[in-house]
Amino acid sequence: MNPRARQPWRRPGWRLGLTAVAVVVAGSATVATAMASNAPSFGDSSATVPLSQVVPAPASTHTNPGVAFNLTPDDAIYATGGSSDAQAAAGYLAGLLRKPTGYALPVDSITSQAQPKGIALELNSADKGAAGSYQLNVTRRSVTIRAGQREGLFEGIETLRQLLPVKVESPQAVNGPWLVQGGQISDQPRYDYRGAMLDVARNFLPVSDVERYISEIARYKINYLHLHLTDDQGWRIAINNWPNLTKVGGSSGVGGVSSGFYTQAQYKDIVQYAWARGITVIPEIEGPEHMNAALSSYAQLNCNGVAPPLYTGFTESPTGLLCISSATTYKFMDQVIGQIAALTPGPYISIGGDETQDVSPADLATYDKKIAAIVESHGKKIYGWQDAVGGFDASKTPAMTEYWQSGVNDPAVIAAAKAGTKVIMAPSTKAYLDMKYTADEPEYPVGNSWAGYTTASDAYNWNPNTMVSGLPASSVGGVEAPLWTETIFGMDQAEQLAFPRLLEIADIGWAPASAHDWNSFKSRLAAQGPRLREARVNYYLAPGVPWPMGS
Ligand code: TNX
Repeated sequence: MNPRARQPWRRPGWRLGLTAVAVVVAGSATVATAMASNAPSFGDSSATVPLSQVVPAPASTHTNPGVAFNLTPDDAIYATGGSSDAQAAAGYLAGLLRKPTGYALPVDSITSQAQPKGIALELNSADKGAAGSYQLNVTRRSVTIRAGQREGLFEGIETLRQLLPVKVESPQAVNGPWLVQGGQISDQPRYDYRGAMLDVARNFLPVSDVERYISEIARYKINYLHLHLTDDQGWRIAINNWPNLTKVGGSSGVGGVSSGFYTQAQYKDIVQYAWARGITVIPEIEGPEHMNAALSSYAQLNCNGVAPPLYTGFTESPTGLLCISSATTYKFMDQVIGQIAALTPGPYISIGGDETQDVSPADLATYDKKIAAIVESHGKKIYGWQDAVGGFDASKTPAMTEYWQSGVNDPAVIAAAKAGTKVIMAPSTKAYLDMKYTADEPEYPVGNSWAGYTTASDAYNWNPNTMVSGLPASSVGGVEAPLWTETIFGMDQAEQLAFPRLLEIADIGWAPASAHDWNSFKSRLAAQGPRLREARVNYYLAPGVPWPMGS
């Protein structure tokens, strides 16, 4: 379809440059007294967190009143023997708990004998269900997390983490008790895909910041990190044989302020860090537009053979279009995508493809056809922004596309969905974490507003299945929360925009549709305040959320 027909949603001025049921237990987890149901849990280390107070909301919970598990210095973490996935999950859990508790928490294998006291992670392929599903069972002696697939163990761990006291987020050892409410949780995701997108191209974020963001999103059962690695303002990944991409293209950023790139070894570390938290990284290499950084690096990628200057503007570069008719472009893209594929254990590579308004439909189809063949030849599946689907022929549509143009019932996306493409919902008016919360300044100076202001309740109040009329609900593969960084310098600003709205998108992606209710959600969200504070996440105390003491 003609991309020019989609102009109405374009960003204005884009080219202008511009409560708990508390249970008190004695040290050995023997229940002594039940406290008043509205007792504040903050600072009260003898209160347990209700099983339903988790974000995202679990599919089902059953509380055993009067029962609690108490983690003690003699406990260990047991994992299914012979399973590297279960052992890795146990290692992750031990890493989370050793610091705040100060306990040794050795990791051991589950034996056939009666299970000793502690936490058990059981991976059992006989357990059917979606990748993230898990069962959590809390008795006086043990916490057992059981899952059929690796991802489920990680999701169960994040639930357990939220059921422990707030001080589990402490960066140093603090005193217990470490109580968990007794009962069972049986949980599964509403959607297989729950993503966060991080733009490291506009403003570079070093490895430590990306890893920090990964550890923050993991808490809320986000299972994909989509990394926007290239754009007009910066190229952030080293590609062998094309050193100028990082030497030149990596030397700029919006406003000329930030610069930097990842070596391939550093990038592998990021992918591994994410995998060790149950998250799959999807790298994005933009094209055919948003390519100014690459075009400045290599003159031969430009149709006129002249490299444009580096672009440090805030909006889309007027000189950022790859030369679609040149064989060099595809030789380049083949090498880039080949190297990226080799660094990517996950199934998807994003080819970007947004804002192709300067490309004719015929050129777009040429580019998309060649790009599809390249991605396929490197054994990966295509992910791309919704603007990209129009150029592909029906039999070669991307495996997944990301819908962002709120209010546009894009016929190309609907056709692609009917041909088997999964649609990931990231409507800019709801899920774009870079939109400001309110118009109030200077209270909140960073962020965009071209898609409007997005309060905490706005980010929560929508349904992925009904965003696009005419789109079969079965084609909705999940949700994603993009964080574009034209206005964001550093993690403080990134976190203030991302949190708490990322929790809301995560809840929409995971919690059963029947649990979707702002009033109950906002108290679950509020209970995360002290946790985020304790974890030193610079979140925004969004009005309208009953943040408790300690938030
Ligand atoms: C639109 S949404 C863009 C990005 C910008 C973002 C800013 C989309 C696929 N493209 O290039 O960074 O708006 O909010």
